[in-house]
Amino acid sequence: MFKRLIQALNNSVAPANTDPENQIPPTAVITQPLHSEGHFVQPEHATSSLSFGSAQWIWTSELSDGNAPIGSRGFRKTFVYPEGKTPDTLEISFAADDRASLWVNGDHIIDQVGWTNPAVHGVSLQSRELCALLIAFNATNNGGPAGLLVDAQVTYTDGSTSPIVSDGSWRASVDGAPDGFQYFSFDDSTWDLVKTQSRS
Ligand SMILES: [Ca+2]
Repeated sequence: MFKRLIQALNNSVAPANTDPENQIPPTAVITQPLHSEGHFVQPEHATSSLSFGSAQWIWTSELSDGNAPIGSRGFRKTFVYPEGKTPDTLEISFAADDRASLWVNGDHIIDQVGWTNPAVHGVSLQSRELCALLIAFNATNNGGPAGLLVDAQVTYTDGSTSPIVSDGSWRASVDGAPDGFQYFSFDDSTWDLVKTQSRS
């Protein structure tokens, strides 16, 4: 199992920079260690409402004593919008041990290495008439411990929101990241549910 510290973070963050020429990406308010081995990393930038507070570190069933094979794995989460709700935007932030690429509804959003100061990425959900949201990661472990931690929030046109976090409902491939896995057309029904990792 991974050894993790449970540390509360004093929300002592700098105020948002309001100069548009000096805008920096907002950073999540971290409420748990952003390192799958338990180290604590404090964000340095302006913050959003994402906290990772209820997110769980996830990886494939290959985890053994907290370690996983070297290599890339596909992760998918399909979220069906509540009936009558029209999605407007997605905010998403993640930490990866050791790196991960993110796609939303098949669109590549960002490649990120590590777990330090994760930025919050804003994605418009207005352009397509979809009844569901697909979040997909190609996450790579360089050795030793492995993990993916995700916090996201959908905002609807009426101002209401839905949280989405990494948890046991996500699916992962244990055979690399297959071609096209990041698209709706891919069938992940044969993938196993992920293994969640305790924080202590
Ligand atoms: Ca690792």
